Amino acid sequence: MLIRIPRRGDPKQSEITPERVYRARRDILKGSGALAALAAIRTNALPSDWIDSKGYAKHEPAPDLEITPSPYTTQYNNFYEFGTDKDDPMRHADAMTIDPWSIEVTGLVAKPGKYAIEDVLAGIDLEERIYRLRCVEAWSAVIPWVGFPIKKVLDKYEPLASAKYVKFTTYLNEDEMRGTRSFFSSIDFPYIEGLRLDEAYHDLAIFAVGMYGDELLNQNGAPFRLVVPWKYGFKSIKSIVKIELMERQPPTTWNNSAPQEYGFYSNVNPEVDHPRWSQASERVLGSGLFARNQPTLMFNGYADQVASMYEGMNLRRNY
Ligand SMILES: Nc1nc2c(c(=O)[nH]1)N[C@H]1C(S)=C(S)[C@@H](COP(=O)(O)O)O[C@H]1N2
Ligand SMILES: [Mo]
Repeated sequence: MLIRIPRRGDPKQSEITPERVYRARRDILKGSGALAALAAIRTNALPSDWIDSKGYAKHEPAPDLEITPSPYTTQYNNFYEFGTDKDDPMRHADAMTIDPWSIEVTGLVAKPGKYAIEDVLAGIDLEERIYRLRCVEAWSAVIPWVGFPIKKVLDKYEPLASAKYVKFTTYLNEDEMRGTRSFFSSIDFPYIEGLRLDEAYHDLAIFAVGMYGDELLNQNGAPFRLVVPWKYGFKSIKSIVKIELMERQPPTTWNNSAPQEYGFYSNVNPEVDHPRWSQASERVLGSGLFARNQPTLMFNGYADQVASMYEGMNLRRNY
């Protein structure tokens, strides 16, 4: 794979742009046993060595959050391309080819093109962002992502003034993705999602390339996914191969599938129930014996940062 998460003392991403260098460093990593150390970190709740790590800007709205141990967030997933059971992504997502990976940037941008992921990431510093994740199915987790604001990528390709929305598309390969071969799937593929451009430019909206201080696993949307913490999890589209700037609101997968159940905005809102689930509270993943329910917060706890974007909007109608 091609994304390397910088650790303490490593040079910054911007200092290691050429692909050759990435690959050489990967090989060094393999030989040094560091990969085994990273794998061990994955099974711990709190990798201590990156909390104060110089390589990341630790992000503000996080300190009080208890990180969900990684086995829960890497073995209980929604990634319908690999099946609808929660352990299907863990069992089948390794079939997905993530190296090489390129991302097409298209639509209303000054610099459209199909770019290798190394080029997309070049010059962008990775940060750690510890965010709540709230699935519309009423479970939640807290995940330490490694990523960077979406705006850093968008700015690179220069959206035109006429661009008002951005659409994202997931990789699709029927040979590698067993869930996409089913005739009875509840959703169409490729998976698509979208944001209003001001939402995409919000500092909390990130592209993630890692979690728990390590590369993303395929089941979590490697090598490049969206994370929008104030919206239901289905907005955080995985394994992105296309970014399109548009004038009109793009169609989105779950809204296409069941428009009465899933809206375009999908902001976390404990006061607006899903037809089949109350959204007032959530089950916290990983609480095991002490299985815990907690009240769901407006905008998933990020109201102070994001509520102003929806001022004057009827949030019951724009669900
Ligand atoms: N391409 C794609 N992206 C997707 C999904 C999916 O099925 N396919 N599921 C979504 C849902 S419903 C959730 S809750 C989150 C889960 O992310 P995680 O498995 O990394 O926790 O991914 C979202 N992104
Ligand atoms: Mo979800």
